[in-house]
Amino acid sequence: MARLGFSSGSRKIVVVGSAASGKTTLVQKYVGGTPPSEYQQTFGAELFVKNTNEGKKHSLQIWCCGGHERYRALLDQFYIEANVVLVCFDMQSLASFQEVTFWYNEAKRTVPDASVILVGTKADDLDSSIVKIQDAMKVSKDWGIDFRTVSAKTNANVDDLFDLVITKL
Ligand SMILES: Nc1nc2c(ncn2[C@@H]2O[C@H](COP(=O)(O)OP(=O)(O)OP(=O)(O)O)[C@@H](O)[C@H]2O)c(=O)[nH]1
Ligand SMILES: [Mg+2]
Repeated sequence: MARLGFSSGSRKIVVVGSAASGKTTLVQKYVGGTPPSEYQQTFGAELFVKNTNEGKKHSLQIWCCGGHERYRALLDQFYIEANVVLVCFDMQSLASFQEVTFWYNEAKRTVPDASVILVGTKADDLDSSIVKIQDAMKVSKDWGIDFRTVSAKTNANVDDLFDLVITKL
């Protein structure tokens, strides 16, 4: 049966995390768009669509949510019927890593059955990351979820991350 508001075969992915952690840039890279040269915050949330033939044919509806505090009260509606939630943080920002607990709890509260993946963004050069990869691995292990690092700048692991997403659908 088709899910409410989605055509048969379409799947919903929600991308959350701190402001300026690189969510929109990551999604734009994946869908084949050109990220803006300067930071432009997402107002509320923005929808991206990607058709894929990986495994089964899917139309991925990727909702990229604005991370600024002022949008948080609005975001509940965007989680509805999500299949996968990407909880993102910036590997160059301890503050964004500290916020992942908030975003993970929001995902569990709003869509308890969705798969959650912890995503460390801006992993352009892992050796110089401020957030230690072991610390992120520990958090993901405690929560029993997958963890991946990506760089939209170097394109490292971007497609691999979404290949993992597709395995969860
Ligand atoms: N070095 C580096 N910078 C990145 C990377 N991805 C994004 N950025 C930069 O980080 C800034 C924020 O990127 P956005 O993708 O707009 O961040 P966001 O998480 O969507 O921000 P909000 O919409 O406000 O929540 C921009 O200046 C990007 O160019 C990356 O992989 N490496
Ligand atoms: Mg954004």
